[in-house]
Amino acid sequence: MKFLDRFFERSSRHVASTTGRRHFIAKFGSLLAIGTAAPVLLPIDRTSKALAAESPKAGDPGDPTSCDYWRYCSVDGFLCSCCGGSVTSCPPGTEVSHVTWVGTCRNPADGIDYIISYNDCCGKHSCGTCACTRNDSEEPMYRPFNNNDINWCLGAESNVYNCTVAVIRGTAI
Ligand code: ABN
Repeated sequence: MKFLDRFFERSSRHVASTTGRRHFIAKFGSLLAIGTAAPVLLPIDRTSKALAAESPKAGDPGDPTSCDYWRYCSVDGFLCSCCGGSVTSCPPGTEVSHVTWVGTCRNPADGIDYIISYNDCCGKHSCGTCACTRNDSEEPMYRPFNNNDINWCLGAESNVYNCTVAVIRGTAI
């Protein structure tokens, strides 16, 4: 009988200590502590930061409202610098697409190849001025991953395309 008493007492204590309110609070507390200490590894979209950090440098050669400007070597769209924005910023009332076409263009001032992303600005009807189609190293539409004739606003809140910016993302090597 004593054996049974001890057995049931132990199992009841075990159940109480592993399923009770205190146990839940203890577990929740440790998860919370781990969660705040661990580095955040979620994917983060840094497009806005890149856009804010990048502005045309003094001595950046050429005219950003001209299709001949060096950063536009692989662009296909209306230049935001003619549409109320700039080479790196969308016109007021539009939002930048986070999915983009990326090209590599050589800056004639320093001879360095830069990675340029051509983000579309979305949310207002097509700008219609300064159409620019250069398409260095572009391939036909049947190779969609190497073709830039794509409305990147399809991945944004509004699918309506307005114009395209050209943002330096880094050097090619
Ligand atoms: N990426 C510029 C663009 C927008 C709409 C259609 C074709 C190309």
